[in-house]
Amino acid sequence: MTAKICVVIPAYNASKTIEDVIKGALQHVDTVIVADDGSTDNTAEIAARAGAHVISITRNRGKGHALRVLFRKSIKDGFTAVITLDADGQHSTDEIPSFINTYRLHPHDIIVGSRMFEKEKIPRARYNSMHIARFYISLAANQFIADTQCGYRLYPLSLLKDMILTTEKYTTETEILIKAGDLGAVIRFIDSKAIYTGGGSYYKPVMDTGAITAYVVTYLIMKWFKEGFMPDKPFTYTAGNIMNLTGKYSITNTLFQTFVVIISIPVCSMYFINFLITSKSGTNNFASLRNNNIKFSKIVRASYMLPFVLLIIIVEKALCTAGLETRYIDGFIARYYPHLWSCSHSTY
Ligand SMILES: Nc1nc2c(ncn2[C@@H]2O[C@H](COP(=O)(O)OP(=O)(O)OP(=O)(O)O)[C@@H](O)[C@H]2O)c(=O)[nH]1
Ligand SMILES: [Mg+2]
Repeated sequence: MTAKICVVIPAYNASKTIEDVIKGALQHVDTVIVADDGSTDNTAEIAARAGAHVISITRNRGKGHALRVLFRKSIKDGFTAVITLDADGQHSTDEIPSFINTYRLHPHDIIVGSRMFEKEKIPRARYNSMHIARFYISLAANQFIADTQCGYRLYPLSLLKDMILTTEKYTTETEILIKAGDLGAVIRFIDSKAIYTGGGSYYKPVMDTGAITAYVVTYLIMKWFKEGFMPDKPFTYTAGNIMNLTGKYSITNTLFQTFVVIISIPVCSMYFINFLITSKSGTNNFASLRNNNIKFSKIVRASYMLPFVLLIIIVEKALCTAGLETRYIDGFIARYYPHLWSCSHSTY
């Protein structure tokens, strides 16, 4: 089968940057599809002039919805894989050949750009939140993923064709990683430049991080519930799972996730007790952890440290306003949210 790859770009008010992104991408692929998500500027017009196929979404619905529209269109047009790029120029189109070469060697794997090797170029607060996110998202996706928040990715469309996606906005990319990984797919990463030019961001730190956190916490609590009772079951995702059911409506989704987040700390401690007791009998429950020699105690410890993370951030912010810059939080996060995996898929 010959690979047919296109670049897809979810775009919202990106008139300043979209032209260069499309022209750069067209150096490496024949087709670029842009979903213009109810922009109030002339993003659509510029994108079409630059050579992209433009899908116009009349009302702004967020990145996740735009991605779903783009995936459906690419599947309908017979592509085998898509490369997703941000519209704001934060991804270098020069890296597209690396994604394509890696895809040729590993056509069933998701490939994610990782900016984590350029720590100094990433705003500190963003780097720290990416570090904590990858700790938990890697656990849910059954493998270490260096950068879980990078939008520069290659997805084989066979993986997405039948995947039910229930989340919105920035959570969708996390949902895909978790569901694919927890189905057994390999998620590879290749180095990708970190480009922070200080341009506008639509990411809302509290709301969007809150939505991602609620999804990941709920997913993990459900996943470990199953794993705790069933030996040798490291991959737990099924299309009929409770999150897909409650995720059909925003009200059931919010109620269910709020409930699970509230009970998550005591429930996690109960799982830990189950983990310790069953360790003695040699039952291979919590197989996603045991198969990788991951200690549950490190997960419990990390979760109990989350309030301290918040506290340190607040204190350091206050000290900073008083003219004293401290960076205790960086070491704290590196210590309590470590790389737990003995192997990872970083090479190609
Ligand atoms: N379709 C669509 N795309 C969006 C929307 N908001 C953001 N995007 C796109 O998603 C990509 C990433 O959004 P950003 O707001 O830059 O978020 P980010 O890159 O994760 O965060 P920063 O590093 O702060 O820029 C960009 O290409 C945006 O054009 C939206 O409402 N709809
Ligand atoms: Mg951005």
